Amino acid sequence: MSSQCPIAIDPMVGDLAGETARLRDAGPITRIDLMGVTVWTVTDHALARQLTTDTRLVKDINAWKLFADGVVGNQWPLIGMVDVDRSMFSVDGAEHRRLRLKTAQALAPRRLEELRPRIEALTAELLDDLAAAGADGTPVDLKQVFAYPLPMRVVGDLMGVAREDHAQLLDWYKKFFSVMTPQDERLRVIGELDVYFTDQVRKKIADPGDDLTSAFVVADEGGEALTEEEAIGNIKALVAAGHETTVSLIVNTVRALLNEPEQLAKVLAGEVDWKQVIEESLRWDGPVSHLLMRFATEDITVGDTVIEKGEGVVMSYRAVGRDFAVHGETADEFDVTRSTANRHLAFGYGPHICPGAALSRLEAAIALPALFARFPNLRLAVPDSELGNLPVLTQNDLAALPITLN
Ligand code: STR
Repeated sequence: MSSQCPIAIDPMVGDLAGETARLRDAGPITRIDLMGVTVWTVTDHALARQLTTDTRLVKDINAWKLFADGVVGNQWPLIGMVDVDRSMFSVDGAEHRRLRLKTAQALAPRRLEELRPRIEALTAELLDDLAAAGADGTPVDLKQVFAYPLPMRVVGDLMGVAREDHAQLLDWYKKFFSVMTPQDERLRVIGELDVYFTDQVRKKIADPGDDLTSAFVVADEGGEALTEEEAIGNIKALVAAGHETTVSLIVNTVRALLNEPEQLAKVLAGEVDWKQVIEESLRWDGPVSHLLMRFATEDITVGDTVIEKGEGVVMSYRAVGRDFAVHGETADEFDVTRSTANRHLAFGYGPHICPGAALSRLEAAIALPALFARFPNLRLAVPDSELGNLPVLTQNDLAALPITLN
């Protein structure tokens, strides 16, 4: 298997379902071509758990031979996903624990309960916008009007990023993630984000507030202050991750339920918990198709495959969610009553497991029931076959979700 020619991942994401199945069916670990660059990807649940806890794989891009040799650089469209500042996303071991500590504390489930009223208020505000946009049965894009602004407002509050900057940030991230953005423009956007977040951190150093960015730059019972560079790396990682992924979680869950009216009816009748629905959505159609990347610091043998020192390893978490060995032969079906629903790795696994998992679950658990309570007659405004993904290779990002409200 592993000696076969690498499976080219379609940057236009023309057939995500087909591609996910092909990857899974190619075996637990397989070579893929990411826009001209060959790496390994893991599509098997057990192997993903094993390799995300294997300390021989690291996040530091300098361990990547293709990068160190200059084969991969600023001209590669995905460079911004891997060549990032020093932060909890790019460091391992004891330093990683230090860089992650304050975030883990701020995002602990108990602390998050304090955010609940705020998330409920933001949701209510956006439901009003949705009602206004979709009055008289006009089709409206649920993503654009409702799901897209919400996570940015939540993570913005958490990090202390002012509402007047959100439109600009959303626009930068749209360009950052799309493979259609010309590379010189993407590099310019990365530079803009750098200037913006550097300024943000400096402002908090000068005048700390009640937000996580400020917590990074002051010493407290949670530990020493991070350096300016580390704080910038962390805020960049958290705003990007907090925004982009949670939009998809909300959109993909609504889409799945609107396509399965019998399952939706059970949920609305209280026979199935929203928490269970959210887990099944994460498993079946999670926000992250491919998580870039880890690098081997020595040869790692996996069955009859050797990941050579210096090679890159991707985790294809969407395919992992469809693992037959874990979810049985119905793995490709959306089923809110599935007993294995929460056995997914949509938030990763091991030391780098998503620190925002509980926050994103909370956002979805507030937004989804509120949406269906307000608009019980929600329907897709177009056949599902007309929906398609944005040209974003790593993320499972629907372009739009046109709906009618009543
Ligand atoms: C975006 C660009 C940046 O400045 C820093 C980061 C680090 C965290 C990354 C983020 C990136 C892209 C989206 C990621 C996020 C961590 C979780 C999120 C990969 C590269 C996911 O989509 C899982």
